[in-house]
Parts: sequence; structure tokens; C-alpha cells
Amino acid sequence: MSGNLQRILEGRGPIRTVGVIGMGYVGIPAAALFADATAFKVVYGFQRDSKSSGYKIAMLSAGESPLKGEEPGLEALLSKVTAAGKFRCTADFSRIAECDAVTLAIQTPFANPKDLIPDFTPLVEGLRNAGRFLTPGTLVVLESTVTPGTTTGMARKILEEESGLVAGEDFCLAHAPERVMVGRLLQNIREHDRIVGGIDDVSTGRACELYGPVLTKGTLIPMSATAAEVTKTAENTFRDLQIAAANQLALYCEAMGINFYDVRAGIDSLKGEGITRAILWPGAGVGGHCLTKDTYHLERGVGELGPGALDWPDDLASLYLTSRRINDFMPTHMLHLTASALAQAGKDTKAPLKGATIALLGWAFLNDSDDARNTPSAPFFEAACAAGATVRIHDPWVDPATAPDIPAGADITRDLNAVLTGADAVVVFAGHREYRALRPAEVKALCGGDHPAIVDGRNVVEPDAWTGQGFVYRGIGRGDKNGQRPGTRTNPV
Ligand code: SAJ
Repeated sequence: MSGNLQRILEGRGPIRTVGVIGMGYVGIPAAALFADATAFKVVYGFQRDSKSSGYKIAMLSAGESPLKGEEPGLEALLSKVTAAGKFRCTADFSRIAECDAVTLAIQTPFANPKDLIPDFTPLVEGLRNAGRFLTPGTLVVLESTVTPGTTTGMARKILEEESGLVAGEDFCLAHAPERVMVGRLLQNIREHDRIVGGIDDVSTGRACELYGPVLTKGTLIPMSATAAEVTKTAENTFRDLQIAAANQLALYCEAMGINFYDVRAGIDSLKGEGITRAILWPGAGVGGHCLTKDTYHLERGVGELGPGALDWPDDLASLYLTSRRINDFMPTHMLHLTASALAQAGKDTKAPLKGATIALLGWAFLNDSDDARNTPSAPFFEAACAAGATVRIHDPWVDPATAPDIPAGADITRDLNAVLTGADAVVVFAGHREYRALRPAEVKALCGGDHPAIVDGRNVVEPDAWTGQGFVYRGIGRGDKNGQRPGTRTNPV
């Protein structure tokens, strides 16, 4: 870092014009909040005029949000800042030359769900566009979740190549990871603490100048760019780890014939000074676009940034990768529970799934949500079909026309009666409110058999109410009820 950059910034003055590249669920609320801040004069929302998302330009220019689902306050804020002339959406990336600060809010999905390698193509294109029109003193901030080392590595390299400028000398560069959740975008940006990591102190300081005006409850947490990248990936890695710990304990409780939820309540009761027990919930699996990939970003980062520097026990797998494997095992466990219940209900014990009709309830990865990215229902569906079952899928929230990566042959319907009619097994994968309201007697009448199976992956049904109606019950963590004879309330022998 030289005094050169500081001098350029002093000559340039405070940030007044802001650019946000990527009009998605991260970029749109961020741009609206920057535009609403009195500190800034005007905000450009940069959006490629592509076939798939070019429509957003006209909508946003009219002050309308192209985002699906309820986002409290966003529509009104967009309308306000557009009418005030403080926000403009454009495909003209050359206007980046007018910006004192440019943020990149471009997602980094898997190239394909199997190899877990992120597809940085869209981010690289955004970086090239930013670099092409970069001017001395501009601040560039990556908000996308990236592998640690990306900001000081690939991003810096592309920006310097395209601009002919030098990061830390001629322009500022930082990473400020987004921490937004759908349904509370504006609130999250305003109220979550904001990690701000520059490649040097001047960049960190300039990034704090950009984000400070949009925070209400949140505070700025300055650090290095790489530390910011590790913070983001690690905060999701730790959540995945906590879920895996709950899943492993649930599997232990099933094996020992006890109720995980009693144990959880017991553990949770330990309170007091300095005592923390963050025990989460076991379930049919972990989906979504955060927890399923951020561990791999972190693991790649330590592999690239610290090759040979990591002191780790010989032949011991990463705890974080082991957690990913535990969570990815849960759909398989659901299949094992389903097979076990069908065998108990009288199906061929050697191949209970073969020829069985399964009602798969829930395609979304999250309760009461239409989001199906990396859903754990998909591997269950594929494995059950491979075992010879017929699987009918219900989800009251997911739109089959827009859900990503739906496997061949998977038809998602909102007709619950049709899915339940004639089913040998009812398997709950999402804790949608509709499934908590299921009445066992009505479901039994639709299934038609003497002892259909109910397999509960989200702890939404009460076991005795279902076994009392003749169902064979299985539930994750319910070692006290799994195998209980239909019509009885006694523990399995
Ligand atoms: N899950 C469990 N047990 C739990 C919690 C979740 O099995 O105790 C499963 C869910 O069913 C789902 C998956 O894990 O399939 C992910 O659930 P999530 O609640 O973590 O939701 P995400 O994937 O949308 O995570 C986002 C993340 N937010 C950001 O990256 C900005 C995460 O950091 C948040 O902690 C999380 O939302 C949240 O708490 O809502």
C-alpha cells in the first residue's frame, strides 16, 4: 500500500456515485438502500440485457421489484428512490467510469451439483466489466460468497488486467460478504453486522465509508479481505457442522431406542454463566445454496492459501467435510427407514421398495418455502426409483416450472389427495405447515392399505396418533417409536 492511493482518494473526495453489478436478491436491496442513503447522490444498478434476466432492467427502471416472494419494504423503497432519480438500472456498463464505488453481487452456483466446483463464470464477467471501466480511486467490493483467496487472487488479477491499474496503489479492493436471507433482505442488510475486508487498510476504510450509511442496528466489522472470505464461508460451515452433530445424535438415539427430542431438551436445559450448547435439529437432509457449498469453498481456500502449511492429524478427514457427508447421508437414512417400515408392513423383506408406491411430501429444501435449490428430496427420489419404487411428489409451494435441477421423471404436484391415494408409504421431507395439519385417519383412507408407512423426516407428526390408525411409523431420532406395532402405544419390543 502506498500513500498514492490515499492521495488519489483525497483528490476524489467522499463516495457519491455507487454502482451495483448484479440485479439479483442481493444486489437489488443493496442498491435500493445505497440510493436511499443521503450520503450518496446516485446509484446505478448494472444488469446484463440477457434473454434470461434482461427483463429486470425495465421493471427496476419503473421502480418495480422483479424478485419473487414477499420482501417487506422493498417495492416501496425501489419506487421511492427511482422516482427521486437516485436509482437507475442500466445495461450500459461504461457508466462504471462515473462510479466512486462498485459492488459485485453475483452468485457463484455449482457448475453441477455433483462435482461441487463453483461456477465463477458470471463473477468473472462482472469483474471484467468493472475492470474495463475502472478509474483511479474507485472502490471495488465483492459481495458474492467466494473461495478464500479470491479477492486478493483472481479478482485482483482480472481487475488489474482489464484496467491497467494496480490494486492498493490506484484503486481500492475489498470483500464484504452478503448475509441476506430471502424474505428479510432489507432488514438483514440494515441490521446484520457487516464484515468489511480490504486488501489493505485504505481499502478497508473506503469500504466502511460505503457500508456505514446503510446500517441501522448493524455495526461495521473491519478485517482483511481473506479473513472476510473465511468468515463468510466458516459461518455457514459451522451451521452445517451443528446440523450434522444433531443428525449424528439422532441416528445414535434411533440405534439406542430412545427419543432424540427428550435428549435435546435435556441438553438444552444446561444453562448458566459461560455455558453454551447450540444443539440444532436433525432432519431429512440439508439443502439450499449456502450450507451445501460454503464448506467446500473453505476447504479449497485452505488448500490453496496454505498448501503444506496446515498442521493436521495424519489420515484424519476434515471435520467439516465429515459433517457434509453426515448431512448428505440423511436422505439415504430416510430411504432405509422407508424400506424398514415397508418390510414391517408386510412387503417383501428382501426388496421392500420394489413395486412400492411412495408419496414424497415436500420438494422445497426449507419449511414453508418455494426454494428447492439442492433439495435433499432429489437424492431420495432418485434412490427410491432406482430401488423399483414409484414416487409421487407433492409440494404446495414449489413451482415445477421454475424449480432447478428436477430429476427426470419427477413430477411435482399440488394435488395432495392424488399423491396420497394408494400410497404404501408417506414420506415427509419438508416441514411445511400443510403436513403438520395432516389427519392420520384421512390419510389412511386415501392410502387404502391395512398398514401404510409414515416416515417423518421433519418431526411434524405425532407417532401414536398414526400408529393408532394402523400406520407403521418411522421418524428421524425417534428410537422410542420406530418399529412400534401398529395399533399399539407401547415401545417396540
Ligand atoms: N436444517 C436442518 N436442521 C436445522 C436447520 C436447518 O436440517 O437445525 C436444514 C434445513 O432443512 C435446510 C438446510 O438445513 O434444508 C439449510 O437451512 P438454513 O436454515 O441454514 O437456511 P439457508 O440454507 O437459507 O441458510 C441461510 C444462510 N444465510 C446466509 O448465508 C446469508 C445461513 O447463514 C443462515 O444461518 C440461515 O439462512 C438462517 O439462519 O436462516
